[in-house]
Amino acid sequence: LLTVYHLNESRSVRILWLLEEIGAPYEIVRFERDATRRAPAELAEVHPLGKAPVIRDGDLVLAESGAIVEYLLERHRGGRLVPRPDTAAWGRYLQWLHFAEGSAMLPLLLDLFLGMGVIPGGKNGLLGGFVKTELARQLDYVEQELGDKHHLLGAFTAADIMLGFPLDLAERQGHLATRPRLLAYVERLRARPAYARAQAAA
Ligand SMILES: N[C@@H](CCC(=O)N[C@@H](CS)C(=O)NCC(=O)O)C(=O)O
Repeated sequence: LLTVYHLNESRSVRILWLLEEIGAPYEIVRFERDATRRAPAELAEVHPLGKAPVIRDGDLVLAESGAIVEYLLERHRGGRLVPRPDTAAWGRYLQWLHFAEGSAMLPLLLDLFLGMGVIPGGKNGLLGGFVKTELARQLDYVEQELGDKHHLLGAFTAADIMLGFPLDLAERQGHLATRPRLLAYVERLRARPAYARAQAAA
């Protein structure tokens, strides 16, 4: 049975969401963040990086959300939630799948840390200015590419699961208040039954 090593309030909810969407069986091993919001040391016994998500499939232990999503879709459900490789949508799908962790998370995390005072300088400092510009640029781009579509590529794909996490964070940090289309998109994702099941399981 596939094992998901899950950390509370973390990116690993994406993996639960994906597994709920495709109906693949799994078990959860839970870890709780400590008082400083870090993962407990026991998670590093599962995988040297000590971060979530991590999965175990037989002898294979794998980290990185995007890699785990691609692995699970190939291995367990032969390409569902993925556009066919002979379409232009597939290229855009890959872009969004990787944009979510490769680009979108950094300014959001910096914004969070600046707001919490974990990083000094405040939101109006030099770094704050960079974060503000980057966030606006990224959110403008996502909004423009989404257009009037219900999901990034029209039909729901795993790219929506990957981008759903940073957009959920952006919403909770107040960045979607002036972006009704992105807000409606996030609400659509949250309304999915598999999303609700994943949140309940998390
Ligand atoms: N790019 C990695 C990021 C993993 C990551 O930073 N996970 C966070 C959870 S949202 C974590 O484990 N943080 C706890 C810690 O670093 O102690 C991925 O997508 O899997």
